Amino acid sequence: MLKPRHTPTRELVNLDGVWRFGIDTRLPEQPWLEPLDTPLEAAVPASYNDLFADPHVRDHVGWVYYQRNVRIPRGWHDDQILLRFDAATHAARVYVDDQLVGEHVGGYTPFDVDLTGLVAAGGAFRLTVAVSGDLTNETVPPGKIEVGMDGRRRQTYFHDFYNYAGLARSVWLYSRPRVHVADVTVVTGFDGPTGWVDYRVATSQAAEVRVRLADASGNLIAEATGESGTLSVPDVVLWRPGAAYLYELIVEARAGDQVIDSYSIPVGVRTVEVRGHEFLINGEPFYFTGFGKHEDAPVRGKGHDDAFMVHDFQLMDWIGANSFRTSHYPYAEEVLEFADRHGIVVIDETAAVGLNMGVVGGMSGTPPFPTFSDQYANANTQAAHAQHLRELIARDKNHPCVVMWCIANEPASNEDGALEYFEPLVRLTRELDPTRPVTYSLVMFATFQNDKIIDLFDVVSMNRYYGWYIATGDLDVAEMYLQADIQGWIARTGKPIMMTEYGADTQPGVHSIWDAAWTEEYQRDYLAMNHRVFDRFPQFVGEQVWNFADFATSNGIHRVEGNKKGVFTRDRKPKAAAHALRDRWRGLEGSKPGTIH
Ligand code: BDP
Repeated sequence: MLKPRHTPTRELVNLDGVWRFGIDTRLPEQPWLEPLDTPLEAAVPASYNDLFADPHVRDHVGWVYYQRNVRIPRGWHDDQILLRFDAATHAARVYVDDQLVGEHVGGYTPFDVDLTGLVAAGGAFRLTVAVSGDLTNETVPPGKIEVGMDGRRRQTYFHDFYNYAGLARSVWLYSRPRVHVADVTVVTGFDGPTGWVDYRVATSQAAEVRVRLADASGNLIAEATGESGTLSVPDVVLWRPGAAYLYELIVEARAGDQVIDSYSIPVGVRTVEVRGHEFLINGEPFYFTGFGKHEDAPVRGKGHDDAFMVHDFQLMDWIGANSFRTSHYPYAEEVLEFADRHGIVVIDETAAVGLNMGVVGGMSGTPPFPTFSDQYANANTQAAHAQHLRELIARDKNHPCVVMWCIANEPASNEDGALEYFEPLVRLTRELDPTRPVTYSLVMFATFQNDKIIDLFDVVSMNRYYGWYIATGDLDVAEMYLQADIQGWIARTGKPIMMTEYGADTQPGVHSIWDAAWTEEYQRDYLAMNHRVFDRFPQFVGEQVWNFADFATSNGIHRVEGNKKGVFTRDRKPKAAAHALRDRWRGLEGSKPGTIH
């Protein structure tokens, strides 16, 4: 799915700003369409929950309404006119004046609403967007809505981050020619000094296609005509972790000499491959350092913010991280574009988090009822998961920074039904993108002895908390557990193994000379213990600490103002562990392949 861009043939109007806002308790069949009569206004992009000082807004279950007036540029007479929502979390209904014009389900992938024929260039309309943050067992991620004794609906869910909702990413009005470039797919590679870019272009109607490849200075490197083909790149400069290089692919739909539509994408030439127990980028072993992150900040919740983005990447650079995982949902596209430009490696994760009833059973891992059953992850959940994968891969397939798909976080891969649930989804992922490895992150109680699905995947991504949830404060025993666990996976799979989560909650400013949970020293020592173990295994291909920064969670007795496993606080101040990690990661160069600092 092509991101809306200004091009010689397309125009773009950004609709971000402060919109009229209200919560409504009417049925969705009776949408609230008249000019919203409410004192509230909400910032877009931002999750709405933390904007207001009203608990009924913050924890509202059901639809909320965003509204603004939109004027269409006069010059768009001959063009198609579309709205693009970069994300509406988790479901949206879009109205032009009183008419329903589009709907979408899925809170972290973009969608278009085609307004061509419904609105006119030079005209204006009232845009109302109803957004629902509701989660059920048939959404991705899943959740549950219960009615309390007071008659109010309450949302619960099985993932450990606050269920922020609303218009958390940009909204655009854009034009494109009626005959247009509808999609572009690139696959890249190289043979010695010569790179190649395989391209495939889809147009909305039959049109001649011309593509040109320019280097970073704008020099023409190669060109071709036709809907698909291969461009050769002499003396290729590869896209490398820590040393990004981007070409530009300019795609045109033409009629003879006339350019009908023009659309460009950045292209990084690089390869990704799993061979034996190695993870290879450009044929060279790569070792991941970095974090599982969250899109999370005070006040704006999951609202995308360029300033936080730039700062987070600066901190990742400061600490020596070469990668991160988009835990636990696809991030704003701006984040991937930034990673493309700065050579940061991304594991791109779906929003399928919480497919695990064992988590409800606590550390025993005993599910109250089977995860993969009509009651919970059923055929409709699986269909929603498949649709989410289609939308994610359609959006992110051309980003060189994305080196692997992570199709679920901590599913109940130890339970009956897991294989039947995941086998078609892995097949679909590989059909949609045959070029990238596929993984899922493994929950503690899915062990090398009972996991049922690892054979479908390329990389073993472990989430492990020895020394925190298990053997709390006992790093000696924790080290033994971890050692045995990794050893077991090596013996079972022969695949590359990495840690996608390990971490300890830490309250900044709390100190001890003992191995005391929650202290800054304990987080540091816990991480050091993990690293000692990782370094014993040549099969180990990476370490991503949980989490980059503290983040908001639902209310509960296990969390104090959110999850505190951040190496940085929620406002991005370093805890003691940040300095220790910096020493390790910046010192790894030479001892671990692909580390960049
Ligand atoms: C893992 C989850 C992650 C949690 C983390 C934790 O994947 O979302 O935040 O544990 O408990 O199970 O901190």
